[in-house]
Amino acid sequence: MSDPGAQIVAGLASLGQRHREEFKQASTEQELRAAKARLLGKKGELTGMLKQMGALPPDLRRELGERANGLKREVEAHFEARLAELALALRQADLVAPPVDLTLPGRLPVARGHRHPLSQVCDEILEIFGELGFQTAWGPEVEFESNNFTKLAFPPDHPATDMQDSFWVDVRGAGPDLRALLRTHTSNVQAREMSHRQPPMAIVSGGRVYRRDDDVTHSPMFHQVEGFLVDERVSFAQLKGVLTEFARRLYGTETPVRFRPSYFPFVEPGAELDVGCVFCRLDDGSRESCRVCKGTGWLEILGCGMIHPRVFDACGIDSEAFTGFAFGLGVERVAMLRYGIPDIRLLFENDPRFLGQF
Ligand code: 2U9
Repeated sequence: MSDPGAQIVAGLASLGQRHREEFKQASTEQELRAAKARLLGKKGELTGMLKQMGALPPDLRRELGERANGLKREVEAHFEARLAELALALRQADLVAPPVDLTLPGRLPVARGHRHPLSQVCDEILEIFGELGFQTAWGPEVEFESNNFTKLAFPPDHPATDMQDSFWVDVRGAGPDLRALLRTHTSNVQAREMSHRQPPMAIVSGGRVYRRDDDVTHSPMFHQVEGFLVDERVSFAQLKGVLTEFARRLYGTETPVRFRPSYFPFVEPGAELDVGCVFCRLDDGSRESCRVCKGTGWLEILGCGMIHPRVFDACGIDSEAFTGFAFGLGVERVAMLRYGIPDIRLLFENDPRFLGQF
């Protein structure tokens, strides 16, 4: 057949007869849409015929064009009808299918989660101080400069107060005398407690703190536990007694401890507490090469000291009548030493292959 007009007429007639059967044979929505694309799509039969019509005389082109458009509407209507039929069939099949028993146990065993190792260590430390008679207190992570620095007797030019060392927060509408920041230590809780209570008191607090630090052993967000005890005639001997007992409950009763003088602005005298290195403590010849204590045999675990009278004065406690000690420790450091974790970032990436080991 070489007459293009006759070819198109035959093609339209064939399409008009076949399309219903093709739609009927499609048993899924996907098959149905594929069949429609074969007939009406960009590379489909009807589009091919419409392209050929360009070569026809104008009268015939108009007549066959109208026929083609009518056929297109018919095919689309049958497509929609078959689509609705398939959806109804699917729904019917769902309704007669055996019901799903939602009470059945799952097929895969569900892995049980657990607390993060930092939470475990932090809770354990707070629990030990609880056993030693300390109450737990909590405070905000966004804090006023006064509770974070001023009441703790930080001199105004102390490096920690620098823009580069702390995360300062804009307090809308506040003047320069009401500055706020992400707390740089949990001492803000101690400052708050001291400002609205009177001795005797023994309080410990733990939680997140923030500093502009980021390397293998430092993270801009980390966890601290800090505490203090205030009463009449509290002495350095009591500080040593309480913190030695704490270290032995955390690291084992035979743990050697030593106090070394150190400096913190809010205590005087200040000290650091070391425990015998948990990795080479048995002194089996491995000490010299111990990478954790660097061959010293000691690990620093906390800072401490007698609370400076200036702190008492700033918090409204009579510094003539009372004395007290305070201490602070980094929870990540305790966890890293306990589990031999080489990189602090592992504690914050939440990789299940790491967390699953605790
Ligand atoms: C008040 C008075 C005194 C808390 C103290 C330390 C010593 C200390 C650091 C150890 C490692 C924190 O995580 S770390 O960087 N802390 O060494 N903290 S005494 O002294 C206080 C707190 C509050 C009102």
